[in-house]
Amino acid sequence: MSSQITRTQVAIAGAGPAGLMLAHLLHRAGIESIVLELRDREYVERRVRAGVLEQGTVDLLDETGVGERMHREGLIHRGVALRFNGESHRIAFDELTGKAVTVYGQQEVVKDLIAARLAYGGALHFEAEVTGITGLETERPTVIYRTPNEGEARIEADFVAGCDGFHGVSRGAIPPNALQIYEREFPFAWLGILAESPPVSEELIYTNHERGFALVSMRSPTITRLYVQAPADDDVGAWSDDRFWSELRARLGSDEGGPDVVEGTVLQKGLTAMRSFVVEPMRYERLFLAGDSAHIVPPTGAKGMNLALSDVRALSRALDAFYNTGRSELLDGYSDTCLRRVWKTQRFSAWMTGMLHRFPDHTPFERHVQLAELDYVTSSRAPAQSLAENYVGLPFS
Ligand code: RFL
Ligand code: PHB
Repeated sequence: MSSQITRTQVAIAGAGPAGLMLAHLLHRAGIESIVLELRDREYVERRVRAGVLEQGTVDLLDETGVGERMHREGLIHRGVALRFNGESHRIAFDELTGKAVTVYGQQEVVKDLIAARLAYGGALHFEAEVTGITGLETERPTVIYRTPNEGEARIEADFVAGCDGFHGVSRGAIPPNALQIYEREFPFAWLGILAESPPVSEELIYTNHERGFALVSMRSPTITRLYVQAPADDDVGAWSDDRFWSELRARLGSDEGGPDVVEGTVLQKGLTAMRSFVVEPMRYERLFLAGDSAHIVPPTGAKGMNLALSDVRALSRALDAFYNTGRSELLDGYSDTCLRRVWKTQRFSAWMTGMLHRFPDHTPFERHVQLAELDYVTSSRAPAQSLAENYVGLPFS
């Protein structure tokens, strides 16, 4: 069977935030790309994940003309609360940094980017599974993919962007001896729900309770997003709605004067593993990794999507310099540029995770140190400012 071959400048695997934003930025720079996405459009637009946008992410959406709905529907948050020992303590981002974050669902960002891409007629193929990438050492790398209707097809490109997430195939196209992997698994997971109920409080509350971590977030004035720490090998089926609500209430201390919870219809429920992961370098020859394909952070710092978008901003600038001025220094520096920010974000995400969860192997001494750290962060300006500076987002490279 002869398979169809298409030619483009940049072939992009994956239509998550990284792949879609990269395609959008390249289009604005006059660079042609084709996006291949394994799932169908509805699946991608419904996938519930992140919700917190850093100021730099908000600015990026604005500057590229896709921020209009975010400004209408997103919620500006000027602080978060850390709750422990039965009390909540506010970290005031605006006062500590002059900045804020915006609560706006990842799937809404994805919808806005898909709409923009389709409006200008950019190539975006759903149900197109990348199965292999060949010729990376040549000037014509080729992406092999498969669709239900046309079977196998190929795209020949100048460059390939691996934006296909942690479970994608791009990273695996790099010879193992050309990569260094750094990782850490945490001994717990998050059980998260999306529910039809008003937010528990106006701002997010990160709770460290004897029974484990809990986080109350939101998506809108009527939709709430809630998480509780669960064992790493837990099963979603073991969590009835009742069990979830009562566990959340216990961790928030709702019956002892803590924040109250209005129990509503549960729209979605899922378990998320907690992992830190980095691959170095983020480039092999003509393949550039961006977003979750190159690094994973535990969600406690709300950083994964923001990091994915800062990667592709750097990549689009490097490709712009290459195509429009013939210079390749930015492409050569791409991995180092991104990794500086990636490692600082890894540090923050692991620190937040360590401070806020119950670790099964903690000794009573370590538990006391953890609570002392929370006390320190919430009672002294210097550590509070450090938390705030990282949470609202370090500058994009
Ligand atoms: P994605 O979003 O995983 O997109 C990858 C896309 O590639 C497709 N794909 C393929 N396509 C073609 N061929 C193949 N062989 C393919 N294999 C995979 C996939 O279908 C998918 O569409 O990666 P990207 O673009 O790098 O974006 C990363 C973010 O999705 C991720 O970092 C965040 O969701 C992480 N995250 C958070 N990030 C934040 O910035 N703020 C938050 O508040 C936040 N909270 C979270 C989170 C992630 C969570 N979960 C569920 C992991 C909360 C949770 C619970
Ligand atoms: C979310 O709203 O889904 C969310 C918020 C903050 C986090 C993680 C997830 O740290």
